[in-house]
Amino acid sequence: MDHCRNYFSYLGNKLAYVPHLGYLSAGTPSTSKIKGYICEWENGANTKKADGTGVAVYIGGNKVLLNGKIAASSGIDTDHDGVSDYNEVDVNAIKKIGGSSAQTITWKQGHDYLNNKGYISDKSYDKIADLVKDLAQNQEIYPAKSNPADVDSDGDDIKDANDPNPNQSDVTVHKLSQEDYLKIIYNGEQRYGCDQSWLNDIDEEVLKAHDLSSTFACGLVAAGDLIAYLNLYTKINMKDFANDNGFSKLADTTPINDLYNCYGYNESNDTIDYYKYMNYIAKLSDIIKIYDATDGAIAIGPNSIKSCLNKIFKYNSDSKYDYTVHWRNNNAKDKLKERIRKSLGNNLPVIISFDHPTPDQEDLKFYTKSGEVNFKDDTTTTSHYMVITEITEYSKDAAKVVGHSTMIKVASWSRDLYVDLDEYSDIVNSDVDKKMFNHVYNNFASNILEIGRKKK
Ligand SMILES: [Ca+2]
Ligand SMILES: [Ca+2]
Ligand SMILES: [Ca+2]
Repeated sequence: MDHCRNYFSYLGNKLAYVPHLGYLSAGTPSTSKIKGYICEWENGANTKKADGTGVAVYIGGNKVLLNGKIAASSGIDTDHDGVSDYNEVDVNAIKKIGGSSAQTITWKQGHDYLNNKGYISDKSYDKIADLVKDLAQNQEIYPAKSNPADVDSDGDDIKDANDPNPNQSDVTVHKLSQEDYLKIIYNGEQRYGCDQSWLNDIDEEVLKAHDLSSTFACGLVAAGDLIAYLNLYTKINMKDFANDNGFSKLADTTPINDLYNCYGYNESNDTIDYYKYMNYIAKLSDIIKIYDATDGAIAIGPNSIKSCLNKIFKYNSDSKYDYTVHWRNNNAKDKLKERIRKSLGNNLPVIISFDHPTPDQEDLKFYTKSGEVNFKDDTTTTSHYMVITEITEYSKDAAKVVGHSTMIKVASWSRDLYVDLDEYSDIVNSDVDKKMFNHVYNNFASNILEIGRKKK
């Protein structure tokens, strides 16, 4: 049956093209990214459920149960995705192949049609023709626009009922390998990275010794999280960095094996203890200087973060890669997207900052994502550092449904939040008075820290 499945899928893929005949009339599609679905009644078995209802069909070669025969009048919606089974079937394709009044077509009709139109090579035609002869030439098939047994046929998080292209993913995602980013345990709860306000929990003497306040610490915690991520999940050895820069005082073990001994990483369940972690963050502030300027705190931080990372990478001589760190000075939308995609694809988190120099500019909005692609307004910021862990780009069609075309997932205040990258870019590039200072400032204060990686 295995090689049969391939032919079912093959024919299904071709049939999935039929509604797009205008587009295809120039020639045979050589490659297809579209995963076609085809429903075929199982030989000699019409009802399958214990109560006598339901029908067994093959969909793309996999056997599934539908709640009843496919028919316009039945209204059956097997997968409860809001689209009836009949409406998931490509009725137009059936009518094109079988004639305007056709209710169904057979395998033979389907593959003869494709052969006549030149959609199947002669060689494939012979193979399929043999196979179909052996099976049931007159068996009914239903080319489908989407899978009547799956609420989200192409798995792009947009349900078939709302999906403009239910058979073709409308979403491109680049993300870190660790879905949960940094699993920091705070009051028994797993969080998404670190929250600067947790600095208020550590010993006051420690805060004083490091001249720290949680108010302006977002850059520090973003960098601290980024460093911990690199340490744990890209296997960058930070043992010598930790020993030479006084982190070993925080470690439980002597000799210290790596930086993670200093911030309470528990290898057995891949979690981090927040209290130890905040002491590591405080210690890190000796290297990453933050200034408690009343405005524009962001403007001073980037180079400090950059030089700290460069210091770490200098120690990392045993790695297979050379790393370089850049605080970018061009925040044009396309440049940002390209760099974020590339970094996340290399499993390297990206720090992004936001600041607006003039009060007239809008605040940056954060969103939360729920269930199906549904972004809800959450909080806002006037000035902030965060870490990008994922970028999702929606096709033009899907953007109309989702309401956004490029969303970045960011770790901020120990939460996973979303920022619309177009909104970000529009705000930071909308200099109200077009003064050169604002332009230069915006490019510097609202930008990304990009880590470049090259094989040695
Ligand atoms: Ca359905
Ligand atoms: Ca469906
Ligand atoms: Ca979908």
